[in-house]
Amino acid sequence: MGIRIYGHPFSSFTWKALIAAYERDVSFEFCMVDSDHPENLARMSELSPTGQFPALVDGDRQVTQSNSVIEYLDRFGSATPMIPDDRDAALDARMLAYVFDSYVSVPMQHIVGEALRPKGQQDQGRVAEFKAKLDKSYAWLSRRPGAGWANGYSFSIADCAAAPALFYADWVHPIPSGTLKSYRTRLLDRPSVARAVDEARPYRAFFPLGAPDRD
Ligand SMILES: N[C@@H](CCC(=O)N[C@@H](CS)C(=O)NCC(=O)O)C(=O)O
Repeated sequence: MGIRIYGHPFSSFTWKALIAAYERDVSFEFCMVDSDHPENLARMSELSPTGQFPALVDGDRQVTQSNSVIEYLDRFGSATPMIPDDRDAALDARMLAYVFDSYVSVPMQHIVGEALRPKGQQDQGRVAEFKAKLDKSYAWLSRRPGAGWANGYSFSIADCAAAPALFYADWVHPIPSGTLKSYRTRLLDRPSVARAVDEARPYRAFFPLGAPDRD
């Protein structure tokens, strides 16, 4: 039966799993979670406590949470693992993945979430708070990536998390030019990331704040 990845091509957390699978050339069947595929929606609600994607199924093994899906994919393929073998590099990679998830993707999701509410119910104060969080994250992260990848070693789980986080965060609250913005550009040039971006293009109309043409 092989590996199945449940998710949606426009979903930032799904991108993380897809980028890892593309990096390591792991074959899988993509199971689209949307209203056109009610069977996948139903399966997704069993696979994760909140029904949030991505999730991976491989025989009896069920994995929820994007970082755990990435870690599972490291068992297959022969390319550099997304969790580095070196303990210090692994710690940095996991730590930065959590930073990109919690302090970039999550505020970005909240800003998009506000825009999805009916006009009279949108809370601009909350939007300002989440933008202020992004500013702090941008400042902190700007002091980290140099010429290489996020953890300073090889392309890793940190970069899988950074790519969608910075891609969409820049849409909701532009990243100032500098090292972080250059890192975003470098990520978008990576073939695994470019593939995820391209696969998501047909869904850009779903973006409630208007998708910019530049990416
Ligand atoms: N901590 C989770 C976050 C997953 C998440 O936020 N998924 C979003 C898509 S990017 C989702 O499922 N949204 C649909 C929903 O909340 O119903 C992970 O790392 O997998």
